[in-house]
Amino acid sequence: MSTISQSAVDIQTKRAEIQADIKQILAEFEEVTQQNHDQQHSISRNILLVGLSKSGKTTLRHVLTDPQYVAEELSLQTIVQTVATCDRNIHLASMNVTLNIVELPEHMISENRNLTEINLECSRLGIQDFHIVCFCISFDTGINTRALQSFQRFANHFSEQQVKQNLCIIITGCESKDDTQRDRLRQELINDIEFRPISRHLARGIHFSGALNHDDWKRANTALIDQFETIYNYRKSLLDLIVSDIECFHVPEPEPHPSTSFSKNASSNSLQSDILSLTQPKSSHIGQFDAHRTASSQPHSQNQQLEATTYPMPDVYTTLLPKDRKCKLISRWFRRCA
Ligand SMILES: Nc1nc2c(ncn2[C@@H]2O[C@H](COP(=O)(O)OP(=O)(O)OP(=O)(O)O)[C@@H](O)[C@H]2O)c(=O)[nH]1
Ligand SMILES: [Mg+2]
Repeated sequence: MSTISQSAVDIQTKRAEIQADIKQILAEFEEVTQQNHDQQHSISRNILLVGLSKSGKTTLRHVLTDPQYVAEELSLQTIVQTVATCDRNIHLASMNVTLNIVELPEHMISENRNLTEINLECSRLGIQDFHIVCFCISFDTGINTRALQSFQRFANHFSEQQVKQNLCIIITGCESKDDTQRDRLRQELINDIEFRPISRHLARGIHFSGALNHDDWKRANTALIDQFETIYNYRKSLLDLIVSDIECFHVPEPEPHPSTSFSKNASSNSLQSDILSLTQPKSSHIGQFDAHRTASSQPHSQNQQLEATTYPMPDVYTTLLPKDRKCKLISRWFRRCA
């Protein structure tokens, strides 16, 4: 056997041994967890994961499901998740809890979007009550202005619903950190000049998470054993929070827009400026979006009201179109309607 294939076999054997050790540790930990959670009835918890792209939301979702999950290899590709996902009925036997986890893509909290899309999406997915909302920040990318601004935007959007009572920050990618490093990270975040003003939105504190490191897995490094113990403890303390007696944060249905159709007698200037405002990167054009949606379902009426069904409104919500192109499309649509 060549030296190369011999070392590949060695790595495979070593990895299998590490895997067996991890399984054994997991079984011991789960036994203790089970003894501490002896409730008879299964409980159900809904979790919302938010954060910038690559902040570790999907990885956290996998780790909550199974702490033995190995992180995917980091890549330089810019492919990002664009749709909300929902994992339902994840049963964790040791805690007798069933989790439903919704993950939102970054663009839903980005500055040129209307955050009411989140309300629509949760309503579409049929999950509107969340016990915990985790805003993920990756240790690798660090605290950055964009992440903090998105956090602020999200917290402001749901301030009326008191999201702060359910909101926590998770610093992901911390599987190899020890106590001292975690304390330092926490202090760095708390003392960050941009973070300080938004920390008041965080009633559920700062937590950590991690996943078995891909490169260590590939090389079958024994460091994986320590990583696993750390990951299990992070996950356990997050799950303890999740199963605690916590009142849900409710994501309300989006408010319906008062006008459901456009009258020909309405001032065309104000109507046009209303419609053009849809293309502006500000936070409250969902009302008009709703008007369009509702108008589509109205029957043709006698007083010659215009119906959006005849001329479907162009998709101005896509981030792919430049703003001036959106304005042109919407103006043309308006002229056709008028
Ligand atoms: N080692 C390790 N890698 C992580 C961790 N969290 C995320 N990663 C890696 O970081 C990259 C991005 O993680 P994802 O979980 O896909 O991030 P995301 O927030 O779901 O990204 P989008 O879905 O595009 O918004 C992947 O390569 C992950 O394997 C972690 O806790 N530990
Ligand atoms: Mg993801």
